[in-house]
Amino acid sequence: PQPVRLQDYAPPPHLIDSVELTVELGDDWTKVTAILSGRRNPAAGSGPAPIVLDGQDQQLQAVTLDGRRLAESEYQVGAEKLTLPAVDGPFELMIEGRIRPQDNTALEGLYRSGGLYCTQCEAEGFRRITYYPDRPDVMAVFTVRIEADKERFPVLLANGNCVETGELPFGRHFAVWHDPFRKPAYLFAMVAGDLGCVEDSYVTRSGREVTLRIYVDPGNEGRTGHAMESLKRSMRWDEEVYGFEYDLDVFMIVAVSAFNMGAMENKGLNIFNDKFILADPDTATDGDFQRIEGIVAHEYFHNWTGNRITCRDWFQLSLKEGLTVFRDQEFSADMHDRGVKRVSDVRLLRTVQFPEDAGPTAHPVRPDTYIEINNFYTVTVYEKGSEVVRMIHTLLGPDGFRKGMDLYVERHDGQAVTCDDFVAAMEDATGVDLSRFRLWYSQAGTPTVTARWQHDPATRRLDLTLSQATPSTPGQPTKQPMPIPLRTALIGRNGAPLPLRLDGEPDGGGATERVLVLDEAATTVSFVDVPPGAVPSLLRGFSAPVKLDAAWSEEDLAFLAGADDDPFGRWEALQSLSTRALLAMVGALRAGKPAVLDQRVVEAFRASLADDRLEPAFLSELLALPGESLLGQALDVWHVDEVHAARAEARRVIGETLFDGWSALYERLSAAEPAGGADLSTAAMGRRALANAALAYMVASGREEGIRLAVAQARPDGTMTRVMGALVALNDLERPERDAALAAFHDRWQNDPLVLDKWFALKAGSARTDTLDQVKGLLEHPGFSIRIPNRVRALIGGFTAGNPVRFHAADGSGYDFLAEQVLALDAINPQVAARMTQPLVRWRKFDAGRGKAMTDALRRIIHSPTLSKDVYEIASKALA
Ligand code: DPP
Ligand code: ZN
Repeated sequence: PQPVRLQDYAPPPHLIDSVELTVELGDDWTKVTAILSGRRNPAAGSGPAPIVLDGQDQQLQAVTLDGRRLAESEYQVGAEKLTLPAVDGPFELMIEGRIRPQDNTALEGLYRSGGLYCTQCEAEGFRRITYYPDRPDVMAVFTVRIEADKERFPVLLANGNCVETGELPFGRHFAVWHDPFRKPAYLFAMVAGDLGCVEDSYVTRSGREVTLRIYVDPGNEGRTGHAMESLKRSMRWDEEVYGFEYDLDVFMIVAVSAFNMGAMENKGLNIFNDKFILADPDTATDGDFQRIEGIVAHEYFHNWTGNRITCRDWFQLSLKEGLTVFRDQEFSADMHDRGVKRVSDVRLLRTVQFPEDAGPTAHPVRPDTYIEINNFYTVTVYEKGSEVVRMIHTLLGPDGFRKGMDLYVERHDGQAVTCDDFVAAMEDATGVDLSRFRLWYSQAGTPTVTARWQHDPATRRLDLTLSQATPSTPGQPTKQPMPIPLRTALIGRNGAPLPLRLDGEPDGGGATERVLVLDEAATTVSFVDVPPGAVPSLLRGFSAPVKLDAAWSEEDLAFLAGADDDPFGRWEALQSLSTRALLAMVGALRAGKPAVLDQRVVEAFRASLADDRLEPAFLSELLALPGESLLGQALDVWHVDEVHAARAEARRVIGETLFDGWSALYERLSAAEPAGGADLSTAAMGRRALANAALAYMVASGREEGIRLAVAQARPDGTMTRVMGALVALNDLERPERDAALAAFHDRWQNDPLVLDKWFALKAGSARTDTLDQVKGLLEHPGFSIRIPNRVRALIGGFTAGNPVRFHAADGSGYDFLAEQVLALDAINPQVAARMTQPLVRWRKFDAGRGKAMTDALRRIIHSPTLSKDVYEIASKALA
């Protein structure tokens, strides 16, 4: 397969002004007729140019150009292109074709799953519906007529407003939808099925009433309330923070069970993976509730950042995704606890994006080449992209950033633009020069910032020396220094942040925090009037997506863990202290010695437990040890068994030593909320998170009392947050109580697919040695289907991505299993198959034996004669 390159970008030779689409849904064939009104693009030269359209899995039946039906000799049908005669002026083109959505298991374009037809057109799915210039810089006004059997498909939806409905012969009916906003084909959507609908409304700040509708499988209407409330909160927030109002009379969300992504922001008709819509306290955890709120917001926010202003080409994906993730993160921070939100976002970035940025599939936030664009919906484009936008926010300040957003919209509303256009608007609105900052879009790899300092008690100066280095990544052997904003404070011995004054400043203005911008390879900053014993608090709020190597002693970290006024800094200090201790334990195990947890970690945990000024949600984050994959990354070679054993031992010691503290906390929190689950306030969710953390430590201690409490809490009549908390705590135990609790959960929920996914993931995620056998057996479970991505992600992904110690079994059995599953899946759904290949790509991080077994598995995959380009791209890069 040939790569596509950013440098080859050329504007489209023809533009399309309007599309009239007729889709006749039928059991054998679906007939699609597209009438395109187009013209030559003045920006792409003049004179006649052939019309070239994209298409895939089409059965073309007729082409009519300006009223004349073309003979077959007048056009060429290639594997993925239709080439028509050269055209100079305006034209009207009619394409008639047939497709089979019922055979479309890739879930791209129009597909049928069960009794529902729906679409997923981003990135390049529209070409599976009809021949079309399927690229985001072609924006047209769409009118869509859908025809279907009325009894089986009573609900017919598409983007925009419904302008006509009516009956047809043979029990069929139709609906016509018109979307007045020009849009690229990737934002097209349609749905046909038998769906229940929940309706609400929202009055915009200028007084327009918008109808809100959520469509679900009949019977699930009662589980949409949270999504609806989240939508209304998102609409309000976007008005208040950015002045963005909704622009159509109706906003619809459809929840579907077979969906490759989380959700899709189609104009006026969002389509969601049902997992991110349906929730009630009996079936969804607090984490699910929060994810639903965040994703509903994300897709809604795309209406301005993505739909009204879209991407010129797919290399600019982060223009809309990084920005929209930043917006949804800020929304959630405003709705709940900012510190907790930041910690969980950073954890995700470090756990998934940092490894990507350090491995064979590393790419810049704005990639410059791809084979299959679906492989670039990555944590780098999304999460690192959001961090890049966040740095601009930090550099410009909230007001400057808002000015930049206003200018961005003023200049580009209705256009398809680039990341550079976004940065230029930020610059022009504020006068801040971001020319070097643009490197963040083009350079891959995570920079390491090194911080060393020295305090001179005589002069009361603290010299802070900062330097940066970014490792090479595929295709980018050398890197330039980038501007790195570092929010910095100095914490005095009494625990209070000190007023800061830089050398040469007459007066620091009393501020206790500075944004230092490290924009060279190295620099030294001097603070004056610094009393002895002050400890720097660096990279506060995680102000840049970098690795920080700072010269903190264990004592400094223990101090910051109790005293830093920045919540992220406080959490980070305890994480760093714990990481050092855990890595020392791994080292001991490697040397054949017993692993002993540094007592300072236990004491820091004890002090945090006793600090009743902390919000429960934050405390639960503070008391979570770094995960196995973070520890693995911190090592040159990820010794999976020793990492797992060290972490389990640390949890046991913390559970045992502080047992009385955990127990008192658990009792207090449970007494505060005996029924536990219906109160969805931030505070109540925080209390439940902390109670579950306490319970897990009690179980980890090995004491019977912990297990007894967890077994009681796991009873399946409880609310899902509590039940899942207990099951997670019990899940690794080789005890009959664990099996009984999981069996009871299964019996209670086996007919509820989304809850059954939780059970699949628990089974697949257990550290017990029989887990792989269990997973293989569950492939035959009646509730499992390889055609439904959520099932695949829960069971197969739950093992390969969620269970490092068993997936990386030294005998290679996990790798063989994954290779088999990837090949089976690739024939059905290449996009999901490519995702599932990911756990194999970082084989260099493991010892020689595992590395060889992983590359053997990759070779087995790549030698498949029918491999998709999706999986080919991942596997070939991994092996390069
Ligand atoms: N639906 C995906 C998202 O919102 C892709 N646009 O991020
Ligand atoms: Zn998005």
